[in-house]
Amino acid sequence: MSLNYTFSIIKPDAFNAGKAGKIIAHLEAQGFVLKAARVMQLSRRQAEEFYAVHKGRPFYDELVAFMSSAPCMPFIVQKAGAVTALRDAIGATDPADAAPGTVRKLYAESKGKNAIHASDSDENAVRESRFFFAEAEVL
Ligand code: FUP
Repeated sequence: MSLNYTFSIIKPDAFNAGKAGKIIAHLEAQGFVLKAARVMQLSRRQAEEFYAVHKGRPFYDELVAFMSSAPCMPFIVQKAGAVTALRDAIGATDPADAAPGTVRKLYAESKGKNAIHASDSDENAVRESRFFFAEAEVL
């Protein structure tokens, strides 16, 4: 059975632009239930570790610099089939390719500054939730 929660981050571009409330409301309207949230600025080291899977890729340095540049909002939402449901709701990495009505189509600026992160597997949802929240906070 698939996990009933997933992990997400409202990235610095969207958080700085005051879009966090709109994005959360958009997800709640689709049946996602907010279970945990915080506002924080990632250290460079935290951003490097969080995105370690992309180390060595051409966009890695820019991604780490962007994600640690300003406050962001890590959060956990609950819904049946949460990981797939949230990936569908956020849309393609590049907002130019994202489907109408998705968070990235509505709120993202560019492929690099794309408003929101969402875990791409149940395994990563567990790992990423634990990266930012204590075990007792994860449902
Ligand atoms: P996604 O799962 O849609 O967030 O995308 P990826 O895991 O492939 O990439 C993680 C982040 O790296 C993206 F959200 C934005 C950044 N990225 C780029 O800036 N350029 C690229 O070509 C690919 C990813």
